[in-house]
Amino acid sequence: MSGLKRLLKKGLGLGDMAFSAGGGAINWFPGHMAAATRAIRNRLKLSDLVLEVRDARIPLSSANSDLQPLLSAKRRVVALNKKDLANPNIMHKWSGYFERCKQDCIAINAHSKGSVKKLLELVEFKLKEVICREPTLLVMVVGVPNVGKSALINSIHQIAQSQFPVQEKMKRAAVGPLPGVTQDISGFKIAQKPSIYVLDTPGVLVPSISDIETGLKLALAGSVKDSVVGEERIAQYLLAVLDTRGTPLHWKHLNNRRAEGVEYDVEENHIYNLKNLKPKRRNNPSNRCDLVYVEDLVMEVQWALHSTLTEFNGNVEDESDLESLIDLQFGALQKALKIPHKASEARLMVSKKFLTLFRTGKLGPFILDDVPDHTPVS
Ligand SMILES: Nc1nc2c(ncn2[C@@H]2O[C@H](COP(=O)(O)OP(=O)(O)OP(=O)(O)O)[C@@H](O)[C@H]2O)c(=O)[nH]1
Ligand SMILES: [Mg+2]
Repeated sequence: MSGLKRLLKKGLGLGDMAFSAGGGAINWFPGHMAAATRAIRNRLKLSDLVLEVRDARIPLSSANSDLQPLLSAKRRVVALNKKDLANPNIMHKWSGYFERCKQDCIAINAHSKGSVKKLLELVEFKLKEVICREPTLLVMVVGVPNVGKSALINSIHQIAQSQFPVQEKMKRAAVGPLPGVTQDISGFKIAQKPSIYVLDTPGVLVPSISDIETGLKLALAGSVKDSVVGEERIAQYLLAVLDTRGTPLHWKHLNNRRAEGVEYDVEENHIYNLKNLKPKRRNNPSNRCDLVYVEDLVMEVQWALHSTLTEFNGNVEDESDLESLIDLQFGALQKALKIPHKASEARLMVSKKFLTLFRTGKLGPFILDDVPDHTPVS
């Protein structure tokens, strides 16, 4: 068993807590989810196609396992969203995996019209036989929280409006950076003949997650509120993943970027919320100075993790060594992130900023799940 697995088994400071509905201090399963899951199950029966949105960084961990039997029995397309944050070199292996499972799957970025159009072509193809038969079709969008269901629906709705104007006031689904934005099922009409409705649904998790690593991956990807698991634990897990994979060892050359005079694009990543990284006096996120400031911060962070890992004499496969390394790295990150030495909540502040860098893709694209060797029989 690897150091990471043993560290997780030891609890990563999680004590007796478990990712379960009623268990411990982790209120994993907010009340509205039970009702939402029931409503989704009922509506699924009436739907002609289900669009299951997963997070491309965790193609398996972001599947709601309780709903799988119902979903796989339907006409289904799996959309691996946020592909802009996922490692493209590994993404094609996942495409191969879903192909072997005989499951239609497409990696998308919900904010990119081109990518959503490709998804719509696949959906149309899958609906081909019913489109000429039925006067009304229902496409249901489901998935765990914060995977981008509502953002995707807004893009679909926009594309549909430009292609087949519908006599309906354009409405928008609420989108937000934290999980749990959508609380009710609502329909969006995207075509007239036949009438096609796309249903947005609240993100739902399973009431109990037996594998702690799946829970931590979901937390890292933002499907669970940070306060539920705790930013420090999530950051510890991220450091453990990076160290055991040796990722910071590849970051040496990246630190030469500024020295080489690499220019930063002000438009780049305009959608990302980098607010919590900037010093308080800076307010405008699209300001070039702020972007350079963030890029400098990223380099400092990468350098801090690179040097702590290269200078480390222990074995990352040993859980005590890995724990000591992570402690050292929290100290190095505090300096890199310019968090005042005496800040009483320094570890929490380090964790929050470090997680923001990961989630905005600033540390590079990642896929946290491993492609299974075997194809499940479903
Ligand atoms: N980088 C990136 N961010 C995305 C993408 N799609 C959505 N987002 C962001 O992810 C966050 C969550 O998006 P939502 O559409 O609200 O997610 P949701 O699945 O509807 O979430 P719930 O309603 O809580 O279940 C927002 O900040 C979106 O801007 C994408 O393809 N790439
Ligand atoms: Mg939503």
